[in-house]
Amino acid sequence: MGKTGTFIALEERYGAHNYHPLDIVIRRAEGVWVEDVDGKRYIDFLAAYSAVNQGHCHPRLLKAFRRQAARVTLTSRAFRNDQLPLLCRDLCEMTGYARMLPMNSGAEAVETAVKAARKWGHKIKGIPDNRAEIIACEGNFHGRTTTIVSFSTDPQYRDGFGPFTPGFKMIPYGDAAALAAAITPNTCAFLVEPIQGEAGIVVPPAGFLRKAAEICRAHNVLLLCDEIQSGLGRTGKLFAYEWENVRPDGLIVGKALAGGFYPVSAFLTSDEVMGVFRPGDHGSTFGGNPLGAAVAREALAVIVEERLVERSRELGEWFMAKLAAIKSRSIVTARGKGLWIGLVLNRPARPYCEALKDEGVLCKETHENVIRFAPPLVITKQELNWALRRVEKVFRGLDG
Ligand code: IF1
Repeated sequence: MGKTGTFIALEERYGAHNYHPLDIVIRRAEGVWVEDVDGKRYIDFLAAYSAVNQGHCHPRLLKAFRRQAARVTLTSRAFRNDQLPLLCRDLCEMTGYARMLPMNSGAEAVETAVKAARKWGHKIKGIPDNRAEIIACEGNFHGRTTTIVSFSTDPQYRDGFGPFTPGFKMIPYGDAAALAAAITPNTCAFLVEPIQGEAGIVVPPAGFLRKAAEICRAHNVLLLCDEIQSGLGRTGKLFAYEWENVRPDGLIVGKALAGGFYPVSAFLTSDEVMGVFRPGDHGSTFGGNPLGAAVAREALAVIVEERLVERSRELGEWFMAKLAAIKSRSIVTARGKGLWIGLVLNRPARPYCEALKDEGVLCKETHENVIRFAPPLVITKQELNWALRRVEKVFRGLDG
């Protein structure tokens, strides 16, 4: 196994066993390609769960990162820095939201949305103190903090981690009638992924988000969209909610916001909702730091200037058609939007991911039976074709 085995043994010996990664140890990467410690090259069809939509080590991001790292990296929010204001402006202008609050991980941005919605519910909507309820969907993935796993429906994410945070109600994903029925005078928000990622790239019935937005509006409930994974071009729109022509009251972004160089996330919303935060209410040592802000601005510029949203839509449609044309008795269906595709099998997907890795294509199964394809959005048609030939080969081999 060469050097690969040595690194794996070290991590197994000293690391926590909270993951079951494929046996590949990456030492460098560029664009859609990664190289392991034994010098073997692979095409990356996971893109760090969409955090590297701009491709690995994008030269423009590297330049912005280096430039800012040599100037100032961290000020804390006790002082101001000259990068955060520019990111606030760029992100708000690009998305059309009035205000943004920067955090680091996706889970922190979700927590920010939860806190904002609750406080808005109590202070503006007039819900009695400590009674605010948030509705979320079965099969969701919003992160792994104790509050967020409190409304997970995956038993593993909760097992042993209670007691949980109260105040969350669940409805089946895609069921607008259930949303309407679950709303009470104490409901402050509905939190939803426009397309569920971890659940297996589940696209809800057409019109669901549109109806959900109408129901929320009618009941003075905030619609909060978690676009941490679906946003910033992945589905062939800048944000997946655009497929349904809605405008959420709150938007949660992360991952590709800094193109994989740095954890940068944000919660975006109106003056009214953001107005509930007073100095000291919420924050983070690293949130809004100048290094993250500088690289995030450049990451947004790359999405626009390299037409990554359009590429995702065009190439995604083409790739989806090619996958749908594969004749295999193990494939049930291909689903998704843009370059975010789940290939649903009638058997475990892990052996296929392992075989694909051996062929030089890196992807990861989700929920046992789904192979997910989510390459960096800078991928070319030739590179997609290269991967497609290997996907076909693996299905021919394993189906046999
Ligand atoms: C891991 C999944 C993907 C997310 C949405 C919030 C977060 C995520 C919609 C939290 C994070 C990640 C986390 C990563 C695996 C991954 C994942 F399978 F677990 F669900 F992408 F599909 N909202 N998703 O997808 O963001 O705090 O991690 O920055 O290893 O847990 P985070």
